[in-house]
Amino acid sequence: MRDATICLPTYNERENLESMLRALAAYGVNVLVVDDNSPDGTGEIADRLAAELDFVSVLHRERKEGLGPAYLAGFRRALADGAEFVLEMDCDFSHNPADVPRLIDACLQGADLALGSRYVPGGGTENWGIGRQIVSWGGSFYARLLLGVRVRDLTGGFKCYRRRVLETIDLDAIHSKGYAFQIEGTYRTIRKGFRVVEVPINFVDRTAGTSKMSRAIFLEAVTKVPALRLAALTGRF
Ligand SMILES: Nc1nc2c(ncn2[C@@H]2O[C@H](COP(=O)(O)OP(=O)(O)OP(=O)(O)O)[C@@H](O)[C@H]2O)c(=O)[nH]1
Ligand SMILES: [Mg+2]
Repeated sequence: MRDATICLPTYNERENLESMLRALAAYGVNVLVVDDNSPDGTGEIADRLAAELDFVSVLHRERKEGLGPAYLAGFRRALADGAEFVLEMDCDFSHNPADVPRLIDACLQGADLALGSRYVPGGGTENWGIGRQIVSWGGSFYARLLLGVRVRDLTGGFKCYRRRVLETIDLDAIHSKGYAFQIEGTYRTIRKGFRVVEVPINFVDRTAGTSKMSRAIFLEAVTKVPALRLAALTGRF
């Protein structure tokens, strides 16, 4: 799929990046690594692999600003390079590379945004403690209730956007950095009348490297959800 680009944000993913890129080689997609100057040398590994693998390119950013700004920079580059399908994916093997074609297929069959979903029949999480399960499921439930949408997994980060969605929603207006970025992207897509489809995935906890999830990211999501609803109700998008 020459016109599909996976934006792959990395921050200290030295242990995962090479195996992730080699796993993605099987699917005929372009991969844009978006590295925020990782102190562990992930950016140099990305450059070495980009020189070897023709489907890989790298966007180096100066500093860590969170997932949201990294993805927005990746989206802009992917759109400028002509991608029809723009994907989001974590570089820690929580998202199975073998699911990439399933997300693209959902878009080929009519979805404008395909969401890898843990909370529809057939989806799930593996190796997560009960605390993590409650936070994740509760987060999606909270957002679904406040926003009044039917999507069951609003915080997931394994997605495939059709180009026209990213050209329509106001990317410049998105300032969310963490989970809120995922919720906001999906909500803005729904508000513009696009078709969102959930594709069941099994999400596996990372085994290498460390999580960048923080209290600040959690709190941002808690406060951003009502702010989004208010913005929509007052006609700001
Ligand atoms: N470029 C960039 N990448 C980031 C940043 N924060 C996280 N990432 C990457 O985004 C992906 C998801 O981050 P994780 O740390 O796995 O966060 P998570 O999946 O929400 O949380 P866990 O389930 O605990 O792993 C990984 O590939 C990270 O390396 C950031 O500020 N900048
Ligand atoms: Mg992760």
